This record gives sequence, structure tokens and C-alpha cells, in this order.
Amino acid sequence: MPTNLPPEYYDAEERYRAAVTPEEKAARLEELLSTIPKHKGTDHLRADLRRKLSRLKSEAQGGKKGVSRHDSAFHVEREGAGQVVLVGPPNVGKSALVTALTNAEPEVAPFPFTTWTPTPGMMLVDNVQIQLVDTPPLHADYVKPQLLDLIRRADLMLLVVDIQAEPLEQLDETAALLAEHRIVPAHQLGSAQGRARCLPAIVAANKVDSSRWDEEFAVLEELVGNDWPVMVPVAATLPRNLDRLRWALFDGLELIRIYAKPPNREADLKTPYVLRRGSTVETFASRVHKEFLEKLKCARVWGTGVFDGQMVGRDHVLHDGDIVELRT
Ligand SMILES: Nc1nc2c(ncn2[C@@H]2O[C@H](COP(=O)(O)OP(=O)(O)O)[C@@H](O)[C@H]2O)c(=O)[nH]1
Ligand SMILES: [Mg+2]
Repeated sequence: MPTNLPPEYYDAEERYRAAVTPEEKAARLEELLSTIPKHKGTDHLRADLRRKLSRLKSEAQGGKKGVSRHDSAFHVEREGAGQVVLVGPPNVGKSALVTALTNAEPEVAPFPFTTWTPTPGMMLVDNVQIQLVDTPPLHADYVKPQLLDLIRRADLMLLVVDIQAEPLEQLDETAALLAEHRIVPAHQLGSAQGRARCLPAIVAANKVDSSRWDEEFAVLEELVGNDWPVMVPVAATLPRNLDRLRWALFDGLELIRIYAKPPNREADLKTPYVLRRGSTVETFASRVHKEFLEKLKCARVWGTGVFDGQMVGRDHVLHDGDIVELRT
């Protein structure tokens, strides 16, 4: 029987692989289990993983308590449709960005190394919640392993540089440090060696306060070329271009919003289901209710690539903004 695993599974699996401590492994494994649809085809897999989980849990309890408490600050529970971790040198405005974009209030200060532990906050893009995680700076003098693990577990990294302070050097240095620890932006996949963690990455050039800095940004874009295809000029404290950054993050996470339409009723356009790009009617059905998945015969779709209300099969690939009526 086919297992039909959703794309979320493979992401979660990658994060599980990247986990180091038994505590972290157990948490990632629980997350992995939650992505597996419950049907006959996945019985074996689920049983197998549950056995592994109970072994890891007892291992974690036997381990040193002090160590796990130390790690827990760097263990940010994933919430919302995706987790974005901000990465960069000190003083570029990572905390200011998280403050401007989310409900969180990490400390922002004119001197480096104000942020010691990761601080998560929720950002809204349309009605989709995306988690941003502010982090201590990534610094060549001392690379904290827990910070690297935090980055490995994320869905996307937002590299932040300061347009007013040698942004190209900052970007190159950050990328080099990450690469050294086998964390590679997905768009540079070709350069990944061995078992690197590949994740989507975009760049925010912060402190682009005025047209003078717009010009600097244009120069930076020119220099960077195709190395960093998605780079957004922003100013956290003005604020400037924050909506553009929000949507760049939404796109970078490869998310789509799908609206459920009950038969003979209007769709609820306020609360989208958030799926990964490439998801099918079948994935959507499994998200709405597992009962739907079993009974699903076809669906009607309003949106991209279909005529209004077109009847489609289970394998039909959905697009951002589609309205779907499931038929059982
Ligand atoms: N001019 C300007 N200053 C900013 C901007 N964003 C942040 N800053 C300032 O840069 C300094 C460092 O910011 P912070 O968020 O603490 O940097 P972090 O170390 O990367 O978290 C603070 O003095 C902020 O007020 C911006 O868009 N423009
Ligand atoms: Mg900070």
C-alpha cells in the first residue's frame, strides 16, 4: 500500500536528521509523526517511528539535566505556517526587524550583542501566521552550536545585513560561516557537499533609510548578482518596505492559501488553509479532515488554471488563492 507522504513529512524528516541531542531528536520525531497521514499504508512507518520515539525519550531522561536546560532556550517551538530564522552579524537590525514585523519585543540597542537568546514572534501576512525568530549574532570568533542547530531546524533563513556598514562583506562572511557548518541556501544546491542542510534563504538589506541608501542597495544588488536571487531593501525603524519583505518571506516558504467552500455555501475567505506549493486536492482534503481523504471523489475549484467551478480529480495541483469544494 502506498504511504502517500505529504511534503511536510520530508521537511520534518530533514529537521529530525539535523537534530543532535536526544531531547531535540525526540521533539523533531514527534513533529515528524504528526505529519504522517493516518491510514493503512503508513501503519508500519508510524509504529516504527513511535518505537524510536519512546527509546529517545528514555535516553533523554537518562541524560544530564543541566545540559538539556541549557539547550532549551535555543529550542524554539515551531508555530504558524513556517519558521523563519534571522541570521547575521551584530548590530544590523535583526531585533529591530522582529520588533517591526511581529508582536515580539526583543531588545534593540545601538551596541552589539544585546540579543543572547532566540526570541520568537508571530508575523501576519494576509491571514497567514509566520514565525520569525530573532537570534544572537553569528560571529566568526565564537559560533554557538545551538544557534546552528536552530538554523538547521528552520524552514527558511533570512540573512540580514546593514546597507550602511559593508553589506557585501557581511553577507559573504555570514554565508561562509554557514557553509563551514554545512548549512547551504537551497538556491545554491549545486555547491552543497555531502550531507548539508539545504534551506531556502533570502536577504534583507536593512537601514535603507533614504534614496541615498537606495543607490547603495542597487550597487549591492549588482555585485551580488545571481548568488542571492531574493534580496529586499528595508528599513526596520522607519519603517520602509516591510510589506514587501513579508510577501518575500511568504513566497520563500513556498506556501499557498487555499479556501474551503462547503457545498451550497460561500467560501470562508478569512481563514485560509496553508499548504506547501505543489499540494494537491488530496493533500488539502487530508488537512481539512482525515475522513475526507478516504471518501473524497473529486473537487470543484475556483482559481488559477481552471474555469470557475471546474471539476478536478484528487491529483489536481492547487494554486495560491484557490477555492475548493470537496466532493465525497
Ligand atoms: N538608521 C536605521 N537604524 C536602524 C534600523 N534598524 C535598526 N537600526 C538601529 O541599529 C541598531 C542595532 O539594532 P538591533 O536590532 O539591536 O540589531 P541586532 O544586533 O542585529 O539585533 C539600533 O540602534 C537600531 O535602532 C534602520 O532601519 N535604520
Ligand atoms: Mg539583536
